[in-house]
Amino acid sequence: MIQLFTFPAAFGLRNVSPFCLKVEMALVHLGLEFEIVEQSDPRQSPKGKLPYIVIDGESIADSELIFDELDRRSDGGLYGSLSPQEIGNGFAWVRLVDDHLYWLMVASRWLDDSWWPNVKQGFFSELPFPLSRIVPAVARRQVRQTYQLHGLGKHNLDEQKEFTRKDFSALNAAIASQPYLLGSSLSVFDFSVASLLAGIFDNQPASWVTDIAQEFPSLKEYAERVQQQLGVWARQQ
Ligand SMILES: N[C@@H](CCC(=O)N[C@@H](CS)C(=O)NCC(=O)O)C(=O)O
Repeated sequence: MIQLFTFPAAFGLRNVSPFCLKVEMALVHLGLEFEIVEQSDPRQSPKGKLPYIVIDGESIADSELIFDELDRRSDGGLYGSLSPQEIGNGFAWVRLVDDHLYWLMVASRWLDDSWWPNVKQGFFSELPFPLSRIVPAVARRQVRQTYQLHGLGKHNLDEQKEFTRKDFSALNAAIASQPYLLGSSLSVFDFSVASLLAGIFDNQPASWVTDIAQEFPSLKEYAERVQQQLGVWARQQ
């Protein structure tokens, strides 16, 4: 039995991490049996981040490396039917959501003073005093530093909002005339895009990234379509 290590539910989401959710989608898509194991502290993961899976006694961390392994074990169940051009296009979208839009979403949760109390409640409420005071502050400082080093944190909020709007506009154009990212069929790349969009649309309460996402109702429909097709939802049902 495969074990998938994810964060506990938070913000109205049963799977709060887009990276964990996309792996869950892939496991369901491939019809593999698995169990979800909740882990609140990502430092216990082999690479200090979630998700990771344990499969046949082997730990594999990072959603992309997990997909590679699942694809190998399923004789191309994730990438096998795609052309090199489709794979190239798909990875360009994955990089946009994982390495750019994801960080804007993180900032809208962690670095917005009005949203920060939800992060404290959602991720750190189980900690005893004085850890309940220290750990959230340290974690928030690390997120702020990482956001600065990424480069997005050097821009003012209006500029960050414009970057966010451009990412959504690009995704919106990609799915304007077709149901899925690569055309008429669901592909592994939809798991990455839809899992981030689902968390953005359904996190409670709305963040400033959610507010911008609402300008693109087709993206909401797309995220619903992918989740419906798989029967895997970000939000608590
Ligand atoms: N490249 C990794 C990214 C995973 C990732 O960033 N996970 C976040 C949660 S969404 C995490 O564990 N963050 C905790 C930390 O960085 O301390 C993947 O694709 O799995």
